Amino acid sequence: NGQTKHLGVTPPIAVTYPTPREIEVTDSLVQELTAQGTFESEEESKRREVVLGKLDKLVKEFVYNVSREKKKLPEADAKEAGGKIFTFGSYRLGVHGAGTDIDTLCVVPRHVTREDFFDEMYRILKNLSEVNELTCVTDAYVPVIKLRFQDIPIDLIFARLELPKVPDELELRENTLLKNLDETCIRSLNGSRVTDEILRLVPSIPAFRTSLRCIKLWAKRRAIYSNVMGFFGGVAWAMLVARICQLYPNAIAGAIVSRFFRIMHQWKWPQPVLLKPIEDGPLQVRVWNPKIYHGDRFHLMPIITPAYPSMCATHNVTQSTKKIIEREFERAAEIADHVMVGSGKWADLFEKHDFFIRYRYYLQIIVSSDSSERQLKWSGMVESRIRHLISKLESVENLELAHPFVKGFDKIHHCTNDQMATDVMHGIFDSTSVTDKNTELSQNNTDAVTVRVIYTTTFYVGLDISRRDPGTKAPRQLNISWPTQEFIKLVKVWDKYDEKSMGIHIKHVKSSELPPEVFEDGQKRREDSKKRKR
Ligand code: 3AT
Ligand code: MN
Ligand code: MN
Repeated sequence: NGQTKHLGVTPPIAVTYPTPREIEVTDSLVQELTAQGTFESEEESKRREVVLGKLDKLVKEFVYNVSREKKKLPEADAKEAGGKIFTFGSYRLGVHGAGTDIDTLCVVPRHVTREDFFDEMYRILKNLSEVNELTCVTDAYVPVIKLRFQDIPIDLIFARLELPKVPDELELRENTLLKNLDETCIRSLNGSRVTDEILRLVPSIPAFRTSLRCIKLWAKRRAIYSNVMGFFGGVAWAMLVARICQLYPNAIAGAIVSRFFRIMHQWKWPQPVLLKPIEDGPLQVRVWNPKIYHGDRFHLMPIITPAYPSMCATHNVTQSTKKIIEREFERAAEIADHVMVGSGKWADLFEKHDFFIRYRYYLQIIVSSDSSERQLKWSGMVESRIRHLISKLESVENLELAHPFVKGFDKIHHCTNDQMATDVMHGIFDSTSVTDKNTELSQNNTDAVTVRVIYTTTFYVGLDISRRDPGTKAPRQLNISWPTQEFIKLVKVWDKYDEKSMGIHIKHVKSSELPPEVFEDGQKRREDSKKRKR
């Protein structure tokens, strides 16, 4: 049609090549990312490749064994049945750090079932001396086998295709491959299909990788990297960076990062971020479309996945998290401008968040139980609902902002009597009876005076309360009993909730009452407001 080819839903903004200054700031960005330790060692990188090679062989062995022994296929057919692994997540994108996992999808022909995977594949892995910490998570949204292979953490998920064999050349791009698959398999294929599509839609993969490494580090340091809590997760950040790469196809990382913050700061939400036009496909599943689905109109910052069936990767965003993300875009845009003109440095971008000094009042959500396994499930369940508490708090009068912190703090308490256990479950404890989760093993758990061990996870919500008038310091009255009680009701309807072994309590604390563990790496407490200059 006479137009130059481009990737994306609009033509590029500029197709110019890097200036000497942009080359300079890109070099200093790579230096800073290296200094911040975002790259793994050469040795680890080689080990990952070796491990992936072995895993691929094991998957073929698994398919062969099932074909031969369970399905009694003839030798030739069993050999032909194949089986193949695909990677997705940060490793596939080429932006993983040292010690992070490899997300791996195991694709098999139709005669191999998910039960076979958790049975025979598990058995094969169990027999290997290089494999440690092998666990099956069968009841998850995406069921997974977790393991460490030569000390590399692996998430292994499974999909069975409607094909008699899975040859090495097989790709997962075709939408028709999804026909007749169960929902769990479609979900399991989705991660890989989305990452592959992102990589296809990006004009320069090296520029994309360096830029995304920078954005991920920044988002983690600023505590806005979390899909569950209503911020953006890894896939959403990758899509945003990919979109900016499309708009500047010949630019390098330094230029892309600074444009990224400018453009995202000025983005007209809820206009969606798309990497390509949304496709229709062969399934009876819904594809993101606010014109048809009323619910999709409530997405405040929609970022849409490019592989069919397209979905909104950011449906958890609330009014509060949107404001926080926008505030961070603004801060970062200013810093990046300074870097470009030489009056600032990249390290400023990666400065730690100020969540625990920013607010005068916080909510503590204390989740407790009597065993570490129960605690993992129960606190995970509460965590996945915190965004509902945030939405409810948003309607409270005089509350400007309810800011959820991205992670909870785990503690183990050795209680010497029942009163102490009750106190702990209500967030009343001093540090003498407390163990950090990661030092659990070094503690003497058989201490004779310990009668009950209680596990707690504390989540935080920062509260920004409007002032009476600009002159007064006194905050207005806040009535949060309705949202907090509703929230407690909501989490207790969980089918695995057990009143005897699990607790949840919400407490309102002043900044001066925050416990020491939230100030981990030497960050200071909020000063008394009278001493503060501004
Ligand atoms: P890391 O470098 O591993 O920290 P990542 O982007 O690889 O970052 P994960 O390994 O946690 O992140 O996840 C990889 C992909 O797996 C991202 C997403 O497509 C999928 N995924 C992760 N968690 C969930 C979940 N709870 N439900 C559904 N899909 C998930
Ligand atoms: Mn990963
Ligand atoms: Mn993972």
